[in-house]
Amino acid sequence: MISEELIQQYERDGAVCIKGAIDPASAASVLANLDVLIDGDNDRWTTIREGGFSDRHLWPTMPWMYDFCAKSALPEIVGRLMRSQAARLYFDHTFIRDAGTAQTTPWHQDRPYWPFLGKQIASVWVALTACKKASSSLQFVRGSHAAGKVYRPIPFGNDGGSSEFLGQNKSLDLMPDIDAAPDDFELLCWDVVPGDVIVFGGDVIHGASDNAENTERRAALSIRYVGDDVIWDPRPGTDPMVNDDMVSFEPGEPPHDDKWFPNVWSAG
Ligand SMILES: O=C(O)CCC(=O)C(=O)O
Repeated sequence: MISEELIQQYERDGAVCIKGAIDPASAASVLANLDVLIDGDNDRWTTIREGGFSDRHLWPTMPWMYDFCAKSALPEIVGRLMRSQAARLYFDHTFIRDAGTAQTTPWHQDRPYWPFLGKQIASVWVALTACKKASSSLQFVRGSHAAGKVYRPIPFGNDGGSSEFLGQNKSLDLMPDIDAAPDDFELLCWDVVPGDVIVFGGDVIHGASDNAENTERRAALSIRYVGDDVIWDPRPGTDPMVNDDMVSFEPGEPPHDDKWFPNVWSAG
């Protein structure tokens, strides 16, 4: 599934879409499990219900999530796209946007939110419902990862305290206002159906519009993986979900800790 041409496209653009990477039935099963959480009342500090439902890092406590992240085709897809010899699971991140909501995903890069440095860090965004640009499909500033610029991570709307840690990033520049001058940027976006995936690197700028005109919810699961060149960098202002007190390695070392970052794929 992962040709040299696709790898080069990922390296050039920062993001690629792979149609039908996952069986739609697996996507439906993940969404059914998420619906149990959505309908339940066991919210965690990471749960956000503004305009839909979002939560992260479910895999350590939810075997169905671990199986999807670790035992599906996804680790190999991302490992090969990163040209890594291995892929370790970092975390799963659910983004469900209600029908008719004005909630958006602001333009951002991912890696500034995370306690890592390196290039081989990527997300696999799995479409759990169909969507297109106007119904909140993810958009990318093509090639923006290559500029070497790190912008300030910001909260996604009113997140109920789940990203209080971001207040410590004020020395970084704010993201330019891409929506104010979209023609100044080359934007990439795909129409997707359940089972399609978009793989993108930690430094590419991305965001998503609201779902205001849609009568269906928009659901996606973004799974984060790290590869060979990544090192632990637990600087202030990064997500404390997995923090320096929890891990068995030191800052500057690769995250070789199977408890928090299980090795879910190796080449050969
Ligand atoms: O699906 C979305 O709206 C946001 C996804 C995202 O920003 C991510 O996976 O990093």
